[in-house]
Amino acid sequence: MAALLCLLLLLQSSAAREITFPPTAGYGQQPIFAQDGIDITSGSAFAGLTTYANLPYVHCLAGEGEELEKYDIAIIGAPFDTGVTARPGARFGPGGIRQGSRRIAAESAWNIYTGENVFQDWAEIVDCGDAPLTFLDNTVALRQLDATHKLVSGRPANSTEYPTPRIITLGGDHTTTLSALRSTFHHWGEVSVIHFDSHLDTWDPKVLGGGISHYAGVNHGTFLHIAHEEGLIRNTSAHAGIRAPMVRPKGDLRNDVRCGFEIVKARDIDRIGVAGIIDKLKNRVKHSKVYISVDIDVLDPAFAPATGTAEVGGWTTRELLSILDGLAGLQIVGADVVEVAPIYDNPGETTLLAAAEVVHSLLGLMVQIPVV
Ligand SMILES: *[C@@H]1O[C@H](CO)[C@@H](O)[C@H](O)[C@H]1NC(C)=O
Ligand SMILES: *[C@@H]1O[C@H](CO)[C@@H](O)[C@H](O)[C@H]1NC(C)=O
Ligand SMILES: [Mn+2]
Repeated sequence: MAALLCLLLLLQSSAAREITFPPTAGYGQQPIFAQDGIDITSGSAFAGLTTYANLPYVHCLAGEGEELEKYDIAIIGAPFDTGVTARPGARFGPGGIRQGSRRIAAESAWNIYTGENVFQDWAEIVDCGDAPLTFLDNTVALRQLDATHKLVSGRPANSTEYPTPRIITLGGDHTTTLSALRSTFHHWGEVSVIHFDSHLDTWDPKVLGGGISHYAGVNHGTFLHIAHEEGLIRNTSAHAGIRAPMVRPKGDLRNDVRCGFEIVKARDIDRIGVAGIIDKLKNRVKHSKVYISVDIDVLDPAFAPATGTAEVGGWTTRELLSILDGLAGLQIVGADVVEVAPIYDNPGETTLLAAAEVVHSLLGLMVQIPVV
């Protein structure tokens, strides 16, 4: 019996050595054998540089004529947090989310609920690192982010069937979503937005920002108003998880409808459940292409303390992941996870783990339905 067990263990360990190791950032896909025959890349999930889910790093901003690996879905960090109205720190969100994703690796990411592995499907998924943004001038930084999106989404995709690469942005404060929406508009026209957040973020720049300057008016609470004014989004958009106080009781709601949104409030989940929330969101956006923006403050601070404008009474991580996975079937042209400010996290990295898994769910939606 013991001998059999030993044999099994032996077989298992030799099988483990044949795994083609994940495209970790530091090492290539090929195992590297030392002189004594040991595969030095084996079990090296945390080796090399930290990319999202140990994906290969591609220098997506490479200039004309430079050799570039092709991709279908690109992860880009947007280290920008000077558009916030409360605690700063989300400029380190991209690094934080990558840190929270260290455990995720292509060869062992089979979803227990769906049986799928997004990293071993048709899509070439890469991490492009962070967009180079100045931290001294918001206007310039956002133009740099616009340009980054344009360049990264403008390259030919790896797939010949679905020629436009899609982007998942790691924020960054929520202002960064504006650049992403400008980019999806360029390729796909007006999109419906599913906006997971505790706050409305459709505030008129004259209301939030005090109207003191144009510069002040472009911030993480007004970007959806601006996106509406620029004609980037459809009037079939929806908020999910709203619970933060309003600035003007009637004015905020009127303005929100004018910007094209319907509100699903945080406590609606107690009445209609996860399935009810999914139905509402799907019915709202079903006839259009969809952009999903996840402000991590949609979660309760118990599950995501590391954010700038935390609001109590939010959803659990499990509820959010179930709702996201329930959106399967929609045509997702872009997505983001924003407002992750690692400095406020705890040693268990609760927020970072949650944000990393939200990105994983978003990848699942994108891989499931390719978009032409
Ligand atoms: C990328 O394109 C190449 C060439 O068409 C193809 O062999 C490869 O399978 C593609 N990558 C993925 C992940 O499908
Ligand atoms: C929504 O937009 C469509 C066209 O884009 C328009 O026909 C419709 O009247 C709008 N609905 C509302 C409620 O504004
Ligand atoms: Mn927000």
